[in-house]
Amino acid sequence: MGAYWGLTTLDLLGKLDALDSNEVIQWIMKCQHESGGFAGNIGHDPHLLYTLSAVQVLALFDKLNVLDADKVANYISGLQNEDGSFSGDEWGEVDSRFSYLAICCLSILHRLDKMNVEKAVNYIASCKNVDGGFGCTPGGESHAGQIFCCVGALAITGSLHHVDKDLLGWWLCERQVKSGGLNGRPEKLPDVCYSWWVLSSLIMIDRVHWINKDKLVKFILNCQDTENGGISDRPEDAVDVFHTYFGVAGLSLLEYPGLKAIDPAHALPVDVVNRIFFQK
Ligand code: GRG
Ligand code: ZN
Repeated sequence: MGAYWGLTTLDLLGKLDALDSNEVIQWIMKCQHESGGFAGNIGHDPHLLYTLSAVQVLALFDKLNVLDADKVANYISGLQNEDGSFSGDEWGEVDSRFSYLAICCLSILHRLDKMNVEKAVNYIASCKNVDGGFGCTPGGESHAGQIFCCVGALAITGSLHHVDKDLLGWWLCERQVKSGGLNGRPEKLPDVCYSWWVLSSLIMIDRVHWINKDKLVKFILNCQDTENGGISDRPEDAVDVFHTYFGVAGLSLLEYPGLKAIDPAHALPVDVVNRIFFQK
């Protein structure tokens, strides 16, 4: 997971060659479990979260060919439940996040046909709320992170007709607060990570012009540690890899100069996504 955040950030900055790709790939492949799923580290239990991160990192390095794609796809499709939802691992917790992870990963592997897409889409649609947003399960409170997952999964499967774009666009643009930053729910503090969760969703539903882009750029830049590098969740806090990724990815979505473009649904640089889907 951390490897994905760090490496995608480096790629957006044009600095992916700062690392030895063979070492990274060898370590990733040691995290694979006999079930086909990947764990967060060697010897840990596999989970959909780490499986998508592993596949994304291999995609960054153009090394998807080292995978047995059918084996990984079998692990993922085995986690789909009767109602179309997904469990995150063998222990069974269900969340619309896991639907996104499964759909995004199978899409990158060209194996969406291994799951029941229609049921998966219907389950995500059942997580939609009257405010236009989405929750973690049917009836769960709308949250920007969950909205990214549901909108991303619907975008990848060509099912955005399930979204009320004006209603959701309104809810999402209301996330911008006075400082220019975005929060994840009404009455909450702004946080750089929502520059990703909210902005990518707004782009996927064609409503990004409903927020003030300049003010958001300034908010993100204000969260930089100008001495040691990195980006924090809000100004003056300590930096971390997670928020550095979301800050750089957010600036990329805002077309900030000097950064590669990022795909809002697959969360990978656009050139990587084009390589996956147009140069098979
Ligand atoms: C490939 C980009 C990518 C993601 C993988 C893991 C995942 C898919 C999505 C997670 C979506 C999600 C639920 C994000 C929210 C993360 C977050 C900051 C939660 C914090 O919630 P609270 O309630 O914070 O602690 P607030 O901001 O509401 O006070
Ligand atoms: Zn955050």
